[in-house]
Amino acid sequence: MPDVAEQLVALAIETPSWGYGDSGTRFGTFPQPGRPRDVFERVEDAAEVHRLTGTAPAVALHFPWDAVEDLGALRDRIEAAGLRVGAVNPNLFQDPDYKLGSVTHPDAGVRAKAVEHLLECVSIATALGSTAQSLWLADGTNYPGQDELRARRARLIDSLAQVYAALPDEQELLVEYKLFEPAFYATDLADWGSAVLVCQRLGERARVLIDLGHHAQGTNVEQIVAILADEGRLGGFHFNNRKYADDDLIVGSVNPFELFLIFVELARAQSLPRLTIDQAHNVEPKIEAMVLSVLNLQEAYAKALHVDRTALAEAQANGDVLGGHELLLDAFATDVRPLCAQVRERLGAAADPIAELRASGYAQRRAEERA
Ligand code: RM4
Ligand code: MN
Ligand code: MN
Repeated sequence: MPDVAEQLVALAIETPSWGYGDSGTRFGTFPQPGRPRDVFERVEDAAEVHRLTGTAPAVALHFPWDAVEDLGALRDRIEAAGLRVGAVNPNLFQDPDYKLGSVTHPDAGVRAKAVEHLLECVSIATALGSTAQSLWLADGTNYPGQDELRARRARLIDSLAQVYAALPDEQELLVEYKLFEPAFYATDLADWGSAVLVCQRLGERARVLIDLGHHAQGTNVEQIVAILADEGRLGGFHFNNRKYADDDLIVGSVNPFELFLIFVELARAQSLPRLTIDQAHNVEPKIEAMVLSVLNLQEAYAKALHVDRTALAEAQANGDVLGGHELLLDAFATDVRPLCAQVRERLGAAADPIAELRASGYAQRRAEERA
């Protein structure tokens, strides 16, 4: 068995700057006291999550939400806080020009504007020392006949090829797919198959990003991980959990067994892909929610590292159907909490991060400062 503690020490989760700010549903948003007012305060919160968990050393940014005059100053502040910049996420879904699509829009002028924003994000990533563009498109159609599906696909590939051609060697292009929403008839990148085909057209540094809220009910996500990893096209994750659709709840809160099975697949490889949280904390306290998410990821990985792979391979070779299954259940049932606490202490973080967060008064202090 691999040295579980060593591997847990190396686990690195990216937390999202957008997960610290106010969020809501289309019915309403409940502002929380102490919510950060700008990217610098979002970075302070991300640094607190890393201080407590020892496992969240990167912060993913979103542009223009995190836009600043001076990128050098932002990078300095992030590094001074003990963090690094994770993936850069462009925004092609809020501008009124994108009503009918961004890189798939029927109008060449709108497509050019979208490509220009993506190219700007490549320069932002370069200035910040980020190694990934993480692209999610809201593009799609609401009614049959609204637009020509193949023409949209051709426009998409053509636009992204322009961006890929401008990517510096150290950057990868992560392509996220989503079944539906905001488009309700045909989303241009609706599933992992469409995403991987686009990546294959672009080049080897284009890889697929899996968001756990972006599939039909019942989809076997761990099998998608296996296929993409096998093809060298697994770019990473947006972790969250859901009960119904793209609910963006705390990862591992609804379906911890699925999360464990995903890590069983991830842990087979030599190295882990980019692991990012993508959540919206609408009613729960945001920092505590983020800390809990990191802990759930750490525990899921720890359990996956407890799978007896030798015995599993033997059971599988012998056609022992339930033998293999029971080995997974054994690992899942292991109480890894003491081990994870030890690992966090070794990292200089907290044995019990939630208790320490609550006792520290961090949230109250920020609520006063950020009134
Ligand atoms: C999408 C997708 C993207 C996220 C946007 C705001 O559903 O998950 O990753 O950035 O929401
Ligand atoms: Mn996402
Ligand atoms: Mn989503």
